Amino acid sequence: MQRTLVLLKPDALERGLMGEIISRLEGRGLKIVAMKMIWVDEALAKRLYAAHEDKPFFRGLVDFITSRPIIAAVFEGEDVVAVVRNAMGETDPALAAPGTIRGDLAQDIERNLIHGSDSEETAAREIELFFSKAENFKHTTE
Ligand code: D4T
Repeated sequence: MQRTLVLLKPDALERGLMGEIISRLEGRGLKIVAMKMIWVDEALAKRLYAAHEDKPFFRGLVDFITSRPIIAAVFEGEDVVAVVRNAMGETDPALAAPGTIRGDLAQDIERNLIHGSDSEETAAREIELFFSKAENFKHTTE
């Protein structure tokens, strides 16, 4: 069983879409093993987006993710990294397929509602950034 980190970005809170996005992921049969609402600070944002440090959109990305609270969650399921990435759709909502979260709901490439880890290795690193060992617990139905 695989785990992945999901972030519901500030636009999800602002637009009242957190419940809908969580429902869509739960509807795919994915289990929530950890979840909290937090206000990401500058240091955490920079660690999360370290891979994009040299990109022109880095500053905007950090400013956006620190602009309002977010929900951080760990989802578990078979091939959950790929399942979440497919459910999210392409990074740019203009290119995201209908039926995906971004294709149906997101506004632009920065305000694209949701983050999901892009590999199992990234997921392990990102889960550690947001959750302690005690918070990232074993799912109760196991
Ligand atoms: P995340 O990381 O949020 O799950 O999104 P993706 O995995 O789909 O996309 P990414 O890593 O390529 O980009 C990270 C983050 O940067 C924003 N972004 C991206 C942006 O504001 N402008 C851009 O031109 C690109 C490529 C959106 C997601």
